[in-house]
Amino acid sequence: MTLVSGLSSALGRGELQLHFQPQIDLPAGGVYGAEALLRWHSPELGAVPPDVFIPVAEANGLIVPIGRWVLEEAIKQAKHWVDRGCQEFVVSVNLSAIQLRDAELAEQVAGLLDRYGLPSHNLCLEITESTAIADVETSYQICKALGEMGVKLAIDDFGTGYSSLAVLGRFPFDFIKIDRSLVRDIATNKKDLAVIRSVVALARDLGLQVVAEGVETAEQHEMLRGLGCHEGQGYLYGRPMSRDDMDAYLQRKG
Ligand code: G
Ligand code: G
Ligand code: MN
Ligand code: NA
Repeated sequence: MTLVSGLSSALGRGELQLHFQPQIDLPAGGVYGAEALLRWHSPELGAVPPDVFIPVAEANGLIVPIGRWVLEEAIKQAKHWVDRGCQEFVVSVNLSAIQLRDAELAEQVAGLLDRYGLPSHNLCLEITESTAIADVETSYQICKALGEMGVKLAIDDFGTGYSSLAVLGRFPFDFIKIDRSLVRDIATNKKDLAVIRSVVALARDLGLQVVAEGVETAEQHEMLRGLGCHEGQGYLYGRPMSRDDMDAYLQRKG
């Protein structure tokens, strides 16, 4: 079986699953929300990582039905957590460049929020700059419409070389997600620390919140909190987990 043939039947065969990784409110200490991360377990190919199958899905158009499924599942699940008492819980969904070329995306999101009764502020969409610049004008219009609906927007993987200051100022982002490559060595690398400090200052001037990714140690946590990062995500708080495990996590920590 090839990746493409496997992937084209994966949705119908129920082989795709969303996992959720908790995001922590750094000043307050509680759970702020969770990022939805797609998982594919193929009976023939085993567990295929998203870095491998998402580019394939993007190349052959399968990302359109898959992306729609991800949005629906994430919204359904967010509604479940909101109803269970996490009223401000925010579920974040990664968007592909292909989805941001479809002028109907904002309507599709509005339709799903309406169908499941999820307030728009409980959903965040994550966009990388490489995603946004595929077609700047269309992506900008879609992001503007989503922002006006009250959906939150994050620029993902900030600091990886794909993200630029021009896009930050222009798009209606609410969050900057600092890439884990910048977080990894902050305890020993003064330059990385200086970059993060500047990103926090920039974010403050632009009225954005900063999410630090890849937080693995208590030392990184303390430093990032001290620097004024608003949210943290990483193995220190929890790995991506099934929705049942996330339920249990929220019972313990929510
Ligand atoms: O979960 P993991 O760290 O393996 O994810 C690897 C990459 O796959 C990340 O860059 C993440 O943004 C991307 N990814 C995970 N789930 C989705 C999804 O539902 N849609 C898109 N477009 N990308 C995803
Ligand atoms: O969308 P994005 O590229 O930010 O995807 C997040 C990816 O980072 C996921 O693949 C997730 O499994 C991974 N990840 C999340 N937390 C950590 C961490 O603390 N350390 C490492 N190495 N990877 C992480
Ligand atoms: Mn992401
Ligand atoms: Na990232």
